[in-house]
Amino acid sequence: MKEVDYIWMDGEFVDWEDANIHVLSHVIHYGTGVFEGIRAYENEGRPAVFRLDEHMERFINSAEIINMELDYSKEELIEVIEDLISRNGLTSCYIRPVAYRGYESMGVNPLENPVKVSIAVWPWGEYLGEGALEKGVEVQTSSWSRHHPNIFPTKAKASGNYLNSVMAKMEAVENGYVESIMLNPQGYVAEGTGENLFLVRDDELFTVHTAEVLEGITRDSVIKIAEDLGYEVNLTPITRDQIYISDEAFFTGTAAEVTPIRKVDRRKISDKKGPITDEIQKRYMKAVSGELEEYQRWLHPVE
Ligand code: PPE
Repeated sequence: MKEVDYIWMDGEFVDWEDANIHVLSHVIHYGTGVFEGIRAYENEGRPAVFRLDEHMERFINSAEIINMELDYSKEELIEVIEDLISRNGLTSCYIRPVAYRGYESMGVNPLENPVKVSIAVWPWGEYLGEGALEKGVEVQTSSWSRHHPNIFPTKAKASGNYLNSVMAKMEAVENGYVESIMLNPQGYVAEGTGENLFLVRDDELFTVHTAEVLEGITRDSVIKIAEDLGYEVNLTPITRDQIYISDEAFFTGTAAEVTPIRKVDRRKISDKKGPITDEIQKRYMKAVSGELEEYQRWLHPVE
């Protein structure tokens, strides 16, 4: 990964290489942390963070779900992010806030362990591989099911939850695919390991309800963009074979942006980026870059 100068840790800006924690921190053993993934894009030479307020709201909600009270308000953390981007001299970057249970006592009970907060920023290119945004990716349906909402809190972007994503991602990569699509415990489509999923069929869009998947902020942005373009967006359960017969399919996520899916389980969806995927992807990239007046409200400029 691309290193920058500073990382913010519990109130201080520390050098990248000194941003360490104790090996007996609770989060390392039990996954008791929450995180966010945010992107800042260059807007006329200066950085602007995309939907920062919504991401930080979700961060605080994630912490609340796993019973962690942060020592910092949303506003304070937003100021830190602005400061961190400036200090590191970045115009576009990925932003990773993380809150976790630190070092104090051992054992499953986290309540005695301090809640720590850190924020890192770094330049991050195409998440699903170079060229993925143009040529699309080949994916598989995972043999691992996505979370049952009474086993893991699906609305918390919690570190521990991601072991499920890690298993599905490794399976895909080891099988020669870029990503996995996971089904829920009932066998319906849920999401990618780090993305939400959309299908296009007969010029309409389809995506699942948020009940058991992460409430993706890119998903929400894409729904608005698609509706503004005049497309109908259907929120509905989706089966695996509905993906096979869709005209187009794509992933959405902060890291993945709008990534076309070319093949699923070796079945061809489209030769390359589909036309509607292309239209939505272009408008999304324009929105994040501040080129469209109507989506300026989603941008948080960094002075
Ligand atoms: N589902 C999952 C499981 C998920 O992790 C993400 C984001 C999304 C959907 C899309 O959410 P949003 O970014 O709000 O549109 N995944 C983040 C982490 C990726 C990683 O490898 O780490 C991200 O995209 O930043």
